[in-house]
Order: sequence, then C-alpha cells, then structure tokens
Amino acid sequence: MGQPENRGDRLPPGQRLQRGWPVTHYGPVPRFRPERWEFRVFGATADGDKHCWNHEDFSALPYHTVVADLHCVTKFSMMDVEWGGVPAAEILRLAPPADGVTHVMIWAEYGYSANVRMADFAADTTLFATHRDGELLTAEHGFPVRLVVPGLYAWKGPKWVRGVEYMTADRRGFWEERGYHNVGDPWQEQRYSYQESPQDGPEP
Ligand SMILES: Nc1nc2c(c(=O)[nH]1)N[C@H]1C(S)=C(S)[C@@H](COP(=O)(O)O)O[C@H]1N2
Ligand SMILES: [Mo]
Repeated sequence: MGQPENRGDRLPPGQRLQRGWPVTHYGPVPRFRPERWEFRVFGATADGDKHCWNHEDFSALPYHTVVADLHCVTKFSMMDVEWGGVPAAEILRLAPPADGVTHVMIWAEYGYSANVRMADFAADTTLFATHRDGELLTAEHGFPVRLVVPGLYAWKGPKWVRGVEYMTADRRGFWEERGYHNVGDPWQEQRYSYQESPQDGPEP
C-alpha cells in the first residue's frame, strides 16, 4: 500500500474532503437478525474446518481502536475516523489460514464481496469494526460489523460482513468484477480496472 508523502499531504490524488458522514452503498440496508447471524471463516483454513462465531461470541473478541482516513472512489475522503472492533490479525490468529493463502474474499449480506490481498488484510490497522467514536455502528453504516482497510479505497471495506474466505489464488469481488481496480490503492489512484497492470489482478 502507498503512503502519504508527509503528514501535511493527507489527501490522495483526485480526492476532496467531505464534511459529515454520508451513506454510500449498493442495494438495501439489511435487517440484523441476531439469532441467524454468524461470522464465518472458511475456504483454505489451516485445519480444513470452518470457524464460526455467533454475535455474542464475536462481540466478546478483543477490541482495538484504529484512527484512519476513509477514501471513497467517488472522490470524497473523511479524515481521522476512529473505528473500534476486532483486528483482522486476531481472526487470523483464531482461525489460521493454510500455507499458500494469498488473498481473502470478504463476504457481506446480499452477496456483496471484496477481494483483499493477504498483506493488506493482515496489516495491523485492518479491523472488523463494530464501533465508530466508541458508539455502535448504525444500520446504514454497517451494523453489526464492517471491514476497515485504511490503505485501500473504501469499497474494499464491506459493511454488514458475514464471512471471510481464505483463497490460494486471487478472484475479483463485487466491484472489482464491475470495472473497479483489483487492488484499489488510493495513493496510486487505482480506481478502474483499465488501469491495471497484469500483476495487479487474476487472469481474466
Ligand atoms: N455491503 C456493502 N458494503 C459497502 C458498500 C456496499 O455497496 N455494500 N460500499 C462501500 C463503499 S463504495 C463505501 S465508500 C463505504 C461507505 O461507507 P459509509 O456508508 O459508512 O460511509 O462502504 C463500502 N462498503
Ligand atoms: Mo465508495
């Protein structure tokens, strides 16, 4: 992932600052049904098994906070958002991937998905956020869980996450199949799939 040149240059190329917190997503806001909800890790796990948490157990996992900027590919950015939740590294520790896992697919309600390289997923600022500014997320902002990957455009952070699939090869997610860049680094302005170099994505 790219880095800002310096602390005073916080806006990636082509972005502008947004006041307030808009709601941006495709499709309807899902209704949370605690009795049916589970967070599932599956695919190429080290032990070959699925690992599942119900809402009560997921809520009891270690809680960390991360302050991060959010960059939407539609060109607005929000600075210094304080997220709270479960570090992705904690999920990797509790449900270890098999050798050879290179990417994850994050799955959300209604089949929304986003592929993320393992190095980005395992970064210590990647968080399954349940809170913002110490308060539970609202339904439209992803309650009960959304992924936050600070170094990537925000479409790589699904709201209403339900699962993580460990993958031994890359595969495109929802927006990546619909013309958006496979990697999505805002500092390199990787917005659209036509900007990709061959090494940025899976075979077409
Ligand atoms: N499930 C789901 N998550 C999603 C999206 C979506 O369409 N569906 N849109 C993404 C995009 S493009 C952005 S910019 C952020 C917006 O988060 P916000 O509505 O909380 O500001 O959510 C991301 N997560
Ligand atoms: Mo976005």
